[in-house]
Amino acid sequence: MHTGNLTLDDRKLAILVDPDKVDEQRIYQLFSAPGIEEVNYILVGGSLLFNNLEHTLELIRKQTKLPLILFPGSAFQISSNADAIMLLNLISGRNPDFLIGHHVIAAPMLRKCNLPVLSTGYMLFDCGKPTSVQYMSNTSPLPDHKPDLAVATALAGEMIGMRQLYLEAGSGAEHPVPENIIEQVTDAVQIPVIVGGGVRTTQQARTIWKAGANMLVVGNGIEHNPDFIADLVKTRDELSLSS
Ligand code: 1GP
Repeated sequence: MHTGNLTLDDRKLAILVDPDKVDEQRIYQLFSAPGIEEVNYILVGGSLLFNNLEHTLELIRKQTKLPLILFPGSAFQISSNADAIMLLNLISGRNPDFLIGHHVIAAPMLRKCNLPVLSTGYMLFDCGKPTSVQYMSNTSPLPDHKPDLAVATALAGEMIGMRQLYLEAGSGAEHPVPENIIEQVTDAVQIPVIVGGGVRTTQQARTIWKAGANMLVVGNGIEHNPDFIADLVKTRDELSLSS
């Protein structure tokens, strides 16, 4: 089973399932959609947790053999029924809770679960409107027109020891992280870069992968339109063939 370890040569696609936005019927629809089995990873998590995480994981497991990676909004979103967890360090912010506090709470549970941990430098950008992450983390996002700040933050994350970076526009963002930021960050670092937030078209996906992203994450875009999955898979595969 793949545990989400990316390499610099990867061009992967992940879909994000927020347990609070899906019910059993929606999960069934999503995992019956054309192209779903060609997605690389399923990320599971969200800012809050009104619904039961374990139940959502069980429902997804019934539908697919794809690797399930936890994408936790807090230390409450841990389960040994996943295949790995992204341990997110919100390096764009200055809130110690999201740099070490939640991690201290989570660490003993993670050790007990024996869940593979993917330490991830999480960089939130201001892409048009305030997002849940910004509100919940009480941090300022990076401006989306200052690539030098993004590059410095990414380099610092790499030097601190993050194994991958996640450039995040925020779920439902008005627009994705800009191309020039992705290009400059991926040029500057030697660790894989994940990009997500605000992707609603294949053109946006193509731009993000071409700019150097090693994995694209799409949530809202497929929740509203499961047929978008097949379009994204086709776009990823066309780019891989042409390079
Ligand atoms: C959010 O990057 C993910 O953390 C996905 O965002 O829901 O806007 O696709 P969207």
